Amino acid sequence: MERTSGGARTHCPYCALQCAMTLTEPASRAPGEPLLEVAGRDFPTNRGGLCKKGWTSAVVLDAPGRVTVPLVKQPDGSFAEASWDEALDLVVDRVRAAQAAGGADAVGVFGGGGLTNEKAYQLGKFARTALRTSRIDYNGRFCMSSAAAAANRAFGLDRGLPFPVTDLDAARTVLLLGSNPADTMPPFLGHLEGARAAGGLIVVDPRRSSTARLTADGVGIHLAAAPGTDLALLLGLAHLVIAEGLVDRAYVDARTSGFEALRRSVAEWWPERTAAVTGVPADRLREVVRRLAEGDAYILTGRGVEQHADGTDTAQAAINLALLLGLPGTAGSGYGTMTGQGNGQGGREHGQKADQLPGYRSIADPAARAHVAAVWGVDPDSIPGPGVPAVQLLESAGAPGGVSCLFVHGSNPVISAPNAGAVRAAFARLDTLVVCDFLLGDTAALADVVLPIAQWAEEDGTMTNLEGRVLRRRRALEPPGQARSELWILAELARRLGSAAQFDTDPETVFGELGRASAGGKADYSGIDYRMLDGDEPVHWPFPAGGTSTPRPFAERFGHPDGLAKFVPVKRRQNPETPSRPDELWLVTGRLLEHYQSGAQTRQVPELMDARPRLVATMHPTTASARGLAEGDTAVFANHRASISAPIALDAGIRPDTVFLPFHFPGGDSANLLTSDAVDPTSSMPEFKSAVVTVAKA
Ligand SMILES: Nc1nc2c(c(=O)[nH]1)N[C@H]1C(S)=C(S)[C@@H](COP(=O)(O)OP(=O)(O)OC[C@H]3O[C@@H](n4cnc5c(=O)[nH]c(N)nc54)[C@H](O)[C@@H]3O)O[C@H]1N2
Ligand SMILES: Nc1nc2c(c(=O)[nH]1)N[C@H]1C(S)=C(S)[C@@H](COP(=O)(O)OP(=O)(O)OC[C@H]3O[C@@H](n4cnc5c(=O)[nH]c(N)nc54)[C@H](O)[C@@H]3O)O[C@H]1N2
Ligand code: SF4
Ligand SMILES: [Mo]
Repeated sequence: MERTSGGARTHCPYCALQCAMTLTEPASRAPGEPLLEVAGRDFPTNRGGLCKKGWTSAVVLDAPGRVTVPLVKQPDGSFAEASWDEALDLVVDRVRAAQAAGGADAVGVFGGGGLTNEKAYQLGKFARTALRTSRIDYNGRFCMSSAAAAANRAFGLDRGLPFPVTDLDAARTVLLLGSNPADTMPPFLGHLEGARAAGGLIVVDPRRSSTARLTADGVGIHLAAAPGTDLALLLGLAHLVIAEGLVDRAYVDARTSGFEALRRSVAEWWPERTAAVTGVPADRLREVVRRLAEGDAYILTGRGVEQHADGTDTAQAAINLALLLGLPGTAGSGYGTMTGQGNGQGGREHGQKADQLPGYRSIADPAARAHVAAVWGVDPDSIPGPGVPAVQLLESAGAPGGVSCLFVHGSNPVISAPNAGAVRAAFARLDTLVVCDFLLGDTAALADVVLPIAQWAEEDGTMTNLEGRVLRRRRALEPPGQARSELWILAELARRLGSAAQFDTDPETVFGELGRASAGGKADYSGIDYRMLDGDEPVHWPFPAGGTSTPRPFAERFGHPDGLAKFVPVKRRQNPETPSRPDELWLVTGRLLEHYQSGAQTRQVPELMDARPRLVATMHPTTASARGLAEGDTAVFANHRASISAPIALDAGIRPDTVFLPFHFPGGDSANLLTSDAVDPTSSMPEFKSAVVTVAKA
């Protein structure tokens, strides 16, 4: 592999904390050692620290699963190497055939929240102008869509954390709902240390997660509410804030609308009722409310409360609680959601979502269409309307009226999508699956054409982290073999498809175009350029041309035209799936420190695999013994979708009515064979966090 000179100041390829690192070429390298040395770099989010995944990230650069040549599936199911011309021409032929038979929408695109801003932008533009399809959505639908929908309703703007993470350092109380940063963003714990030391770390999680363990010995509070009862919990907390006279009246009068309707909507959630539904004692609820009302408090949500069929309303209830207490937009306090993927924030702003155009604009808005069409140099009427959200898009694969040809850029849905067995079956029905990836992962293995790309350390671009900070990803190495940049692939395909729009391949040029397309939109990047990002000053969007960085967008006003935040009353609903027989348990899924998402990348790293080689289920000792199970025994987890087996680990910190499975493992170890594809009616986010299973000894 050819290498350029070392010392690139870049950021980790994985999560939204976007820890800063420096990549250097080792002076000498023993066989088997990574191509680059990784060093943590001082930066506000990570202060020089990295987690295990970050430290080992360079191992993936030349991992055995790397693809470096275009691959085309043969009739016998094997892959043959192809030239770029052969592979791209084949893709174009397949697109034309699919659209000739089924119309423009017969071709779909599934994107990812790990793509740089430039690639996410180009992918959305590619779908609308080169493919002319409305059928584009992405894995952020699985991740951020409920929190985003709630924030848009309340604040008129969706920026995950509307403040820099360093603001949390001075917090005295932090209420973390369904978020486990001790495993999912370890360096972030540094920002919670002040609250923890003050006894104000409050964690809501049905299991004693690594984060909940930080509250041991009475230095904080762990509420092990029953899975899927967070909405009731939050309604109950809001009731108590009002009942105990803890509402910040001055704030509510000056900065919000809709208080009266909210007050009525929580009237019936008196503490004893809330306790009965959630399993959290009423005196604990009172203690939480008192702490939150003492000031210097933050409320943060994670996937544990959002990945439910009522996830939007649950996030909304968390915002309502925060508004009652006067937290959002107040110095020293706040509300936010913990964005997950590396570019989970930017990925939801630049147009890979079914209903969106760049700048977080609505694709149904005629003015937005006209603005973006002018930047793209196309007729506004040629831009398709809204498509369908992720679960529906994946389910439509190979179905009548659905997509017969699908592009996947930056996701591994046969492992990470809900009810993954059905997704795999749907993909088998596709005429053509095109996967653009740097690894031959689980989804790529099913592809008809695999297009090999550069990975993180081999490309330039920008990412937007969990605090809305725009960062530079920098290239430290040439891509291996024939791997090409994704921008080049999109440009080549667009040209061959006769796209009316022009596609640049240089990230900086694309960033300039993205800025123009976003100008005047909610996520306005038009004032940002690469030179600025190379400096030391933090850059947070919105940043309009001629304007400045916005670290705290709600400091003076919220995003609605009247500048006020809206209380949006919400109601508790029954979960689509709830244990109803004594032998049924809640299945909760989530993450391990060592693995990232579908595991496509981290399963390539021997050190991480040695630590977590396969699926292990966690359950309470009583639950296990009632089924004749002991530590290490293999149990069978079953529901009407699938049945999988896994060894068990006993943990007295998990609720006895709940079992936990990580979703990082492939094949028969895939937790998503059991999860439900029921979705939230507002955000279309699937219900990853509550399915029903029975458990028996194998
Ligand atoms: N190591 C690692 N880090 C990651 C990732 C990864 O895959 N691995 N992925 C990144 C991404 S994309 C994301 S989105 C973030 C996710 O980060 P988190 O939201 O922290 O991760 P999860 O483990 O999915 O869920 C958090 C917690 O929710 C709890 N939970 C489950 N059901 C419920 C419920 O009904 N109510 C409540 N209150 N809690 C519940 C789980 O027990 C779990 O401890 O992590 C990012 N960082
Ligand atoms: N049961 C259960 N399932 C879940 C969740 C859960 O909590 N429980 N969480 C959900 C959440 S929050 C998320 S975010 C999803 C994530 O799950 P996925 O969408 O599957 O995400 P990854 O595993 O990160 O897959 C990324 C793939 O894209 C490739 N890739 C990385 N960077 C790039 C790039 O720049 N370009 C291209 N073309 N490819 C790239 C990687 O090699 C890998 O193959 O999983 C969801 N699934
Ligand atoms: S916390 Fe996230 S960004 Fe930081 S090193 Fe770990 S995976 Fe990378
Ligand atoms: Mo995510």
